[in-house]
Amino acid sequence: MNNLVTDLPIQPASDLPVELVVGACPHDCPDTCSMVTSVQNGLAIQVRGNAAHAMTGGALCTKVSRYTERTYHPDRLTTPLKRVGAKGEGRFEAVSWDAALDDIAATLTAIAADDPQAILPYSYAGTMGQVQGESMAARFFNRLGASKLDRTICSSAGGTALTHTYGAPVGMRMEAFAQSKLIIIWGSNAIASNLHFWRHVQHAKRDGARLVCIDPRRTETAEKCHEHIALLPGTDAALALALMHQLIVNDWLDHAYIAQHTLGFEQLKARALAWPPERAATVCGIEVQQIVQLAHDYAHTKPAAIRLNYGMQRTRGGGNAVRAVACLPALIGAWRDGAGGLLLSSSGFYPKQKNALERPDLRRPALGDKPSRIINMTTIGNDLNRPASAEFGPTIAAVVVYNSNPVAIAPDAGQVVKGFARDDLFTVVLEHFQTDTADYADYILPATTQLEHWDIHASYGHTDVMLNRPAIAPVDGVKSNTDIFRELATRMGFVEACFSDSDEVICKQAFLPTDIDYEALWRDGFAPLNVALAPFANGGFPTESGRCELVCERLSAIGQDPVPDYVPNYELLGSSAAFPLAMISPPARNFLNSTFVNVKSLRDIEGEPILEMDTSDAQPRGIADGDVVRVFNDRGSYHCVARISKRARPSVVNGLGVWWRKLGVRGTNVNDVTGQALTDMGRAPTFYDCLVQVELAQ
Ligand SMILES: Nc1nc2c(c(=O)[nH]1)N[C@H]1C(S)=C(S)[C@@H](COP(=O)(O)OP(=O)(O)OC[C@H]3O[C@@H](n4cnc5c(=O)[nH]c(N)nc54)[C@H](O)[C@@H]3O)O[C@H]1N2
Ligand SMILES: Nc1nc2c(c(=O)[nH]1)N[C@H]1C(S)=C(S)[C@@H](COP(=O)(O)OP(=O)(O)OC[C@H]3O[C@@H](n4cnc5c(=O)[nH]c(N)nc54)[C@H](O)[C@@H]3O)O[C@H]1N2
Ligand SMILES: [Mo]
Repeated sequence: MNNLVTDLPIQPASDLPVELVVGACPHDCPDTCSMVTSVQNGLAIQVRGNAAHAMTGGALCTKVSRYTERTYHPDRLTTPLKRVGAKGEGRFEAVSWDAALDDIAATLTAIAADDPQAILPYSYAGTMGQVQGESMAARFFNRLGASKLDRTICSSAGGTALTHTYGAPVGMRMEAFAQSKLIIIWGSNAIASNLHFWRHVQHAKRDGARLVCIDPRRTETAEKCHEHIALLPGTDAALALALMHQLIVNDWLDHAYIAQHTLGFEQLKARALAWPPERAATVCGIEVQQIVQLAHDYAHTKPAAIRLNYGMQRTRGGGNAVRAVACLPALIGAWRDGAGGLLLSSSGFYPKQKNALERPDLRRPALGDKPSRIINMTTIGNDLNRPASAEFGPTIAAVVVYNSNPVAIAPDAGQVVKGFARDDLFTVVLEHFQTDTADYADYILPATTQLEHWDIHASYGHTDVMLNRPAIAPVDGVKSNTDIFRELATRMGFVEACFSDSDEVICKQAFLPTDIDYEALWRDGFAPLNVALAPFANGGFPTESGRCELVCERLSAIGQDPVPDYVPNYELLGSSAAFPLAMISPPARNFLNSTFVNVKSLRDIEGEPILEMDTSDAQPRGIADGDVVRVFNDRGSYHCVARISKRARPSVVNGLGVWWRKLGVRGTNVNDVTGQALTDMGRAPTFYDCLVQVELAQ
């Protein structure tokens, strides 16, 4: 905290009063912290964690405690820019807002006159705010009749799997983990990506809880657990089925809970009995004893809790894996206790008013009254390069990007770059910084940061609603996403009243008002949802049956296996002589996806793009710690720095993400080698299902 103040471009003046403004951290992270900004003389001088908000507990992560550096960064975009160089070159000239918005509106109008489905919004969770996310923007694209974006890049495999099991993305209360006696951290590097959850884990550990981490990588989190099970990527379902096998053959089951609150136990049992620990140990690349011990501990320690994060669902069988793990707590009746059960996401608890925010009723029907085209954001690489056809519809002629950096974060970057480089593609990017994606824009529009606009937030970790008040006026020259879409709407003749809703009004439209204490929310900046401490102690899952669906008939109805199974990776280790290493690309601790890569103080902590390798993989390749290496497969190659490290298990390399390409080594990043194949459920990316070869760089 101390050096934070000296790092600031803004120096506090001692004699002026300091106002404290409560807001919310906007970033894509389960913690959704309450953030207090100190404002002096109209300038934000510091952000801190709000001590009054229990989940935040007065502390922010290293990244966000430097948020003022982001807002006042010398590279912050503060004027609309029009491209003058070639696409990707990054040369722009400043233009006025009127000139930029007039030209953008005219271009979109002309494309829409042919077919509005040729226009595509591309957005994700640069801000998790309901207002600066999909409110005014969604209204605009609905009214325009643009193609719809399937927002799959992060959580839709796990989210869909959870919905097919519990009925919605719901689970344990995060704070309840403090009382657990066994905590399995499964596919999550909580210390890096869910820091405020880790505080509860430490509390439980001090009270004697046993901690087990299941992760191919020996993460900061794995190091601090009592046991680390370093399985091969994409093999979690095999492990979960073997745990079930042990629960069943030893009769460590809660028969009453199973009978009253689950569906399909007999079918699941038949499946699990085919998975003795020996079989799973071979598939997972771990010791039989680790499985036997974990099953024993899981059955005999109460309360037992599982924290999943999204890391385990980024392989072909990610949906099945999440379903398999999600079945476990019901088998031992772990849900009976608030500190038992499972948490992947709490987002399903929020009474979100999607229709009020996005206004799908305004949607202009597609030509010939067909349903609107849906483009999967994960396959943007292929789709930008696809010619018009009866099946696909028109070539994508315009992309409007906001809250996302697809050129850096989408898989198969070679194809993504090729698509964005198309000369006949009209690209608009709303951004804080000139990202890799912005380099390909025809227009870049400078957007406000969280300190400068209103918003309201759900969380996917805790269960509080968070309000973000603007702490300062927007810095000169920038506009909020909502204002940009309001002004475009006006220029395009969209006259519906909802295009004049203010941001504060939209905050009040976001959630069902009867479920939230708005007075508390406006006063404190946060307000809890009414979620029981042990939400499924007596069943009551939000499925149609009200039960935990071990067998899911909705999956059969769409031709899928209704019982969770192990689905091997597309790129199975050992299946390719040319590419003998499995690569995963989990987040670097000091970045948030590709956000913050350009904040020098944070980039300095990360150093450079790293590939962690075990000695047994490095030595035969003549690779030493610190060498620049080329990581490659059929899709492409990228350069980074090898780190010979115990964090990597043999035959798995960890390429930490997600660097801006232009700040990486030789203008590349890890997504040059990841592929566009989709998961079994949720049409999601398979970033961690990726075989590569590594060699010393030339
Ligand atoms: N500091 C930081 N925090 C973040 C983010 C960030 O980029 N940086 N990203 C945010 C976002 S967008 C999200 S979606 C969330 C969640 O982000 P996640 O993607 O869940 O990230 P992690 O918590 O790092 O958990 C992923 C872990 O899964 C491991 N893993 C990889 N493959 C497998 C597998 O097949 N099985 C198992 N069991 N484990 C596997 C990885 O080694 C890694 O440690 O975190 C958010 N928080
Ligand atoms: N190889 C690999 N690739 C990955 C992952 C991985 O683990 N491995 N993780 C994946 C995951 S989980 C995710 S969620 C995606 C994330 O991908 P994205 O959602 O694209 O996330 P970011 O890279 O953080 O980019 C967000 C951008 O939004 C901008 N932004 C923030 N706030 C605002 C605002 O208010 N207005 C506007 N206009 N812009 C704003 C930021 O400046 C930033 O450039 O990446 C995915 N890519
Ligand atoms: Mo994500």
